[in-house]
Amino acid sequence: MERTYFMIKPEIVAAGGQRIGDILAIVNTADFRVTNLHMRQLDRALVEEFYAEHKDKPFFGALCDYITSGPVVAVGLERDNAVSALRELIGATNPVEAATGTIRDIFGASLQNNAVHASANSGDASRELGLVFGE
Ligand code: 3AN
Repeated sequence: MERTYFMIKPEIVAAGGQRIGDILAIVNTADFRVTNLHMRQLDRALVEEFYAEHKDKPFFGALCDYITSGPVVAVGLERDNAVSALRELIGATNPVEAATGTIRDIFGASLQNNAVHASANSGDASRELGLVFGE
């Protein structure tokens, strides 16, 4: 069994409850077990650490502003090959490149506002679950 971190980003949460339910229903089709879940606004220091790999990129400030702009839905998930299975389900970072039917294809608005986050590898998953849930 492997764990991963999933996050529904602020623009989806701000749009109301229906899209949260629709996105979790897609995740549910892939047989994940939910190990943790909450909705909250993340503070700036946590988000800067969360996205530390991007700290020298030109979009880092805008990314941190966006992720702290409102509550997110933070989810811990578990199954065999959880990291790769979830990455497949969400699609490419840029919604215009995301495969048809993936979460970012359906719900992503732009490269920045791409609806959801999923850990890129198992090391990131442990780090992100630790940061957000204290696991
Ligand atoms: P992923 O979320 O698919 O692992 P990363 O880690 O490269 O992608 O990017 C983290 C987040 O930073 C993305 N989900 C997106 O919101 C934002 N982002 C990535 N690249 C850009 C970019 N070129 N311009 C603006 N925002 C970006």
